[in-house]
Amino acid sequence: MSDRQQGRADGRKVRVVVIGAGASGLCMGHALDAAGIRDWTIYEKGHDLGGTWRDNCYPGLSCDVPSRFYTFSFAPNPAYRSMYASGAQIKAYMDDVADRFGLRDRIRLGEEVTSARWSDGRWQLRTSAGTEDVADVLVSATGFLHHPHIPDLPGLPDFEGAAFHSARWDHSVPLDGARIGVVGTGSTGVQIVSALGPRASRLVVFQRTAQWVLPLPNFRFSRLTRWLHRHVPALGRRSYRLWQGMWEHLFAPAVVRPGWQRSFLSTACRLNLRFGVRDPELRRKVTPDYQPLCKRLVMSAGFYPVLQRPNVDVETEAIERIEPRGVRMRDGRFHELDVLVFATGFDARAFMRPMELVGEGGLSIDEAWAGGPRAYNTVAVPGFPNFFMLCGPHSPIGNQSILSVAESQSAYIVSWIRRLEEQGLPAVAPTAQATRRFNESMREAYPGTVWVTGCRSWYLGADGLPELWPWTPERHRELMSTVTPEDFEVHGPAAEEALTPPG
Ligand code: NA7
Repeated sequence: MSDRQQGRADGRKVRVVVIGAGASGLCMGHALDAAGIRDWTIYEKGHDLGGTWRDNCYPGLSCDVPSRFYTFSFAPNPAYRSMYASGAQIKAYMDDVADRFGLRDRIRLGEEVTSARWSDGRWQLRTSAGTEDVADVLVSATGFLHHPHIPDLPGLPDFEGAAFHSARWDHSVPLDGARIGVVGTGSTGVQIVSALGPRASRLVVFQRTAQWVLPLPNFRFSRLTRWLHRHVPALGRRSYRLWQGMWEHLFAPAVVRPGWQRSFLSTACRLNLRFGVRDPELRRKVTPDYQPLCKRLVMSAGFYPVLQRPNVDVETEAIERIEPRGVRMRDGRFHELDVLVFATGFDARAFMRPMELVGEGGLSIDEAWAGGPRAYNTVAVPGFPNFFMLCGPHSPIGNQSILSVAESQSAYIVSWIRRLEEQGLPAVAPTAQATRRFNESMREAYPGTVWVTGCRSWYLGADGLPELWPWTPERHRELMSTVTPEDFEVHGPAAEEALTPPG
């Protein structure tokens, strides 16, 4: 028996494996260390950490959550240079967090977990590098927007120019003076268009659905502000709370229930459209036929001005096919292009897949989620003992900081690990009943949300219902602050022992 296995059998130590070294994986590593749980490893399929902020490096990339709030609460970032940080600044922050908290030596880069099977009361893991490992607790921190979606357009392989997805940017392709097409007008497409409009000789924006846009100007922090943040750490913590309060009291209530916040943001979007786009014909083209906030709100002060440049066209006809030299529209018109960018989003339901994840009794995650991803309280799945997720199904994502979400979920997972250690429990998984109850309560809350007011978005599942948290982020933090043992059942040798209620 190995030392690790010995440690578990003695009930002294729990070994944790985390999958993914993006923001939430780093957060989990920090939470484990802070709790004195030292036996953990993060496996990361990429050759660098940072997740989304490693994969995305397109021109114009920034985060539309205020930078003072887009940090972990335990690690303010005085290095941010602007109100909405660029992707490069956030990637640098992720690197800094890994260094500052000594996380790097337990991150195994370039090793994708290909298989995780619950067997003999532990998770048996295999990686793409052939490593075999075991874990008492498995944490998925694999993100939710990381499998690029490229539409299956006829003729695409024959395109003679450069074509790539926004999250797989080809930096060898010249952009200045090029004829560029951008497919998609979500948050990504809008940022790319705003950045490339002034650089391209011609830019065609292929818009399938118009978007509401909130004009948020991005200003740089002065040298004095940055100096103060560097030398007065309390300022970083204060700013975090301030922006968190502002964001959570404005954007979060606006999407989950009718009220002044929804009216205020809707009016701001409508006024931006009315006065931001002067040409009535262009305005007609970019006017959505659904309520503001129904899709994830796009924030940009630069989009409308760029759309009105003489070298920029908004194309609303459907794409018929891709031809070697450009894009043919359904009405027969043709756009000759050198570069075609797909800002067409991600498979938001992939989560841990394509990893083979098999829980108790040979139940695969694909079988468990045949009807769509369903989680218990956003963090666990029935039939998958000692398995937890960060930013998994139903988490409060959208226009919020997922760093904050990962933080409260990490704390919750640590609470369970402590219980496993202290009570000598072999393994726990949520009951099907508690999971059903949680999912039913979400379904009851959906009618009040703006997501069901008539639009298509990645927030909606195959059944047309939203799949994300329909309440405020505070309520999620509250939920994550306590463990409810009654909702869990014990798996493994000590299954007959009842879980003790919280003391
Ligand atoms: P989104 O928000 O999913 O946007 C994808 C865009 O691509 C959206 O405008 C789609 O139009 C469009 N799209 C998707 N498929 C097609 C096809 N087949 N033809 C034409 N247009 C298409 O992805 P983003 O990358 O912008 O943002 C993802 C998240 O990253 C964002 O929410 C933030 O959290 C950060 P549609 O509106 O579906 O008609």
